[in-house]
Amino acid sequence: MRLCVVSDIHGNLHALEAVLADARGRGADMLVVAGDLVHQGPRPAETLDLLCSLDGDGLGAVRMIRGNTDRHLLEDPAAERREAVEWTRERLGAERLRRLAELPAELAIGDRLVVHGSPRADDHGIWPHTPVEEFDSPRWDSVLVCGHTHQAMHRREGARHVVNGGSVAWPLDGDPRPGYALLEGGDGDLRVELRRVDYDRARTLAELEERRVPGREVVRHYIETASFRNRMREGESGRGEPPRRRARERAEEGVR
Ligand SMILES: [Mn+2]
Repeated sequence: MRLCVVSDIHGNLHALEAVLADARGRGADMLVVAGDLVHQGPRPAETLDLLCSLDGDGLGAVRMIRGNTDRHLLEDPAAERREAVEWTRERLGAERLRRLAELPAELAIGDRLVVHGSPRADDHGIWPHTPVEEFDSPRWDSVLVCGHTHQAMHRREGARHVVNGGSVAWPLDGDPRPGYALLEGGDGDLRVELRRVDYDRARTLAELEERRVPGREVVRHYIETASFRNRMREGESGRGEPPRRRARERAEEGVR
């Protein structure tokens, strides 16, 4: 079985279209969407409609889970999130919100466990240096597929694997091109391809402004730089793996 894994799309329709165009024809049996589908981007409704229309459309069956920001749309929002959550909810409308509410928090696909953050929580990210003890789970036998950090990663833990395709909307690993993963084989012979594709970022940036998306200043920074704001202040290049302490700070800053 060949899985195509995308996550952290955040309502960036044009980035999603570019990734899907690249993925088509690569023989995927299943498209796995590992959460954070619509929030914090200019086209939440169109993004969800596109994802929901893909089943049987050249990428195999479609299986989706929800991420922490999808969950935020379904909960009473914290004060600092209220404006953005209400903006996205209005654009989605009741029927699409019902669809989001039906998504599971995790999926098992054969020996692959799909989560958004880690098996522990949807907002607990697995970074390159996160100790395995902090995210291990009896539900993870072989391959753990995750998102949330917006950093593409294929990490091995003994015979087991952790795969993060990166983010479709705004990678935060220094390369602004949308990322996704192709997984094939398994049990000792897992082949992972982490792909990057480009798209017209100016279109999404213009839509953020035109639609006056709440929080767009931060999203613009992420799309333009593929790095966290505090990394810019520190004068780092934006590439490479952050030390653990900083990774935590960045997670707290809000990989969403
Ligand atoms: Mn995200």
